[in-house]
Amino acid sequence: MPSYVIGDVQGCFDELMLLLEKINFNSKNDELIFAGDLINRGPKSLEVLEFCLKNKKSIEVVLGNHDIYLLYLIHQNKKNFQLAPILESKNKKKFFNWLIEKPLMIERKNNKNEKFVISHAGIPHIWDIEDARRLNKEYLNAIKNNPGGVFRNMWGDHPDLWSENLKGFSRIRVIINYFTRMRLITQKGKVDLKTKISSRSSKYKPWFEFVKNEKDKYQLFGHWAALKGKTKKRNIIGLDAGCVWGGHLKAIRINDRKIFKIKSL
Ligand SMILES: [Mn+2]
Repeated sequence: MPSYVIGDVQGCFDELMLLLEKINFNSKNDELIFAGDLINRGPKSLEVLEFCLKNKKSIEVVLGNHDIYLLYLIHQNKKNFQLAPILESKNKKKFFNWLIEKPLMIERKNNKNEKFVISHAGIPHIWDIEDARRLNKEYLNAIKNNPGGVFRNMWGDHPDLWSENLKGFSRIRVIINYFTRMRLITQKGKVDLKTKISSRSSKYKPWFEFVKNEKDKYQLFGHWAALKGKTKKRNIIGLDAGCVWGGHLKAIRINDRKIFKIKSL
């Protein structure tokens, strides 16, 4: 069963359809895993979600910051101009129920025994894979048991440093921030959620620079369009090639690590 991991679609439905044509997508055989940010900014967010619901048996998603924002808007009955077609859709509740069960990370293996971890922003070096799995589960439990509490308390850039001592909703907020918003981080694991570019003098660096290379272990992530997918690290593969900004929609086939790209229309 071929598995494709697709970078940030952000409402670029037409490019998504071209990509599926290119990979000869067959919903009976193939799996699509979206690296988050399915919606917002681009022209056809509603169409992207409708496609996902229609094909939900063959689709998995890790949530991105925009997807969580949409869940918040629906749950708290808020308005948003760009997302109005979704918020006014008769399927709004269905989209919500589908998205709210989605994780912050997904793991896959191919038949060469190469392991892939998929998340929207990445997994910081201060967490090992067991930490990441456990914290993803904590998030899933929290959003299941008290979605209102999570949505009302998830905004903010602080605390900006992970600690096992964090409790309650600030703990969940920090987990969400690392998995869905992280770009720059320090050796100690402090995140800067405001700036997008690291200066040479800064102790903040792109998160993946601190991640050790491990043989046959790959991280796939989206979120950071300005990188154009380039990390200079073989095992860390950026999938957000900025389709919504005039770049490309990018995907990787896990089975053979082949890359597929569609130029933005
Ligand atoms: Mn994002």
